[in-house]
Amino acid sequence: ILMWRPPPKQWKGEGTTAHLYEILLGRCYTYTQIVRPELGHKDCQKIGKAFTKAFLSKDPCSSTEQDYQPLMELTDEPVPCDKTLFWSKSSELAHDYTRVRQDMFTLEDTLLGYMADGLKWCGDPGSSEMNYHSCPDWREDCSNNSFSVFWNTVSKRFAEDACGVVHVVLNGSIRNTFDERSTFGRVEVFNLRPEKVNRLQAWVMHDLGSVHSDSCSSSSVNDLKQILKRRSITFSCQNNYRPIRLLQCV
Ligand code: 2NF
Repeated sequence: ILMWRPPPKQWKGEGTTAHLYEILLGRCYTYTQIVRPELGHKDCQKIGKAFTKAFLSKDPCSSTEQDYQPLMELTDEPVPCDKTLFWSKSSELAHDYTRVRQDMFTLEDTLLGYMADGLKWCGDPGSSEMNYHSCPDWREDCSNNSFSVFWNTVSKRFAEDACGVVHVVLNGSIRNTFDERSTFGRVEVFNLRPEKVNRLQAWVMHDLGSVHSDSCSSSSVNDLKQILKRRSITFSCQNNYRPIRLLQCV
């Protein structure tokens, strides 16, 4: 006899990506065997299990950094000094750039970011299954949802690990080029380690065809500069950095 179960709670956000577990496993093998074989052995079975264990059978609105700690420990991965690239509101362009500059890394060029990029997931406390119907929306349901907490946790580690000159691609075609509520503005900037980060280099990119404006001297970018100054990190900024500008033309 099958026990009746209450239907899964209906959240405002999209549900778990179909075949999430298989996609995570496949991406883990692709990354460790093909994209970056020099990384050495990683146990993808173990990593896949730790990933889902972090959120299955739990309240998707009370996710914590601790939930993801076992996963984090299985996936530590050094990024060489001077090679970290953050981005905010400029995902496509930043990733186009690291495709050309294979020595530079966005979070999505590291194992965990590569595995999770573009996917959605959540569980339910009353079930050991994933919720494929809906997941909490971070604005409308709760901010401590399993998906947002994951990105906050991996973004924090990515920033803590950064060293030397670190880089960020910002979008100069929107009003808040530096957005204090974004992951870059909330998490990454505050987790850079002043003792090993020499400088943050910002590249502020404008959409093609938009009239040239000097966003490096805009008030939002100045806010970023002040935050870094208080944290004893040198800041430099360049509008329409040439190598990235050229990518906007193809
Ligand atoms: O999906 C990703 N790959 C991802 C998500 C969040 C954060 C990557 N990150 C890391 C990257 F490493 C970048 O350096 O943080 C940086 C980019 O995040 P951002 O928030 O500064 O940039 P946005 O363009 O504003 O946002 C990126 C995506 O994340 C979503 C947002 O809707 C967009 O799809 N997002 C931002 N904050 C949250 C949140 N608290 C969020 N989604 C859920 N909860």
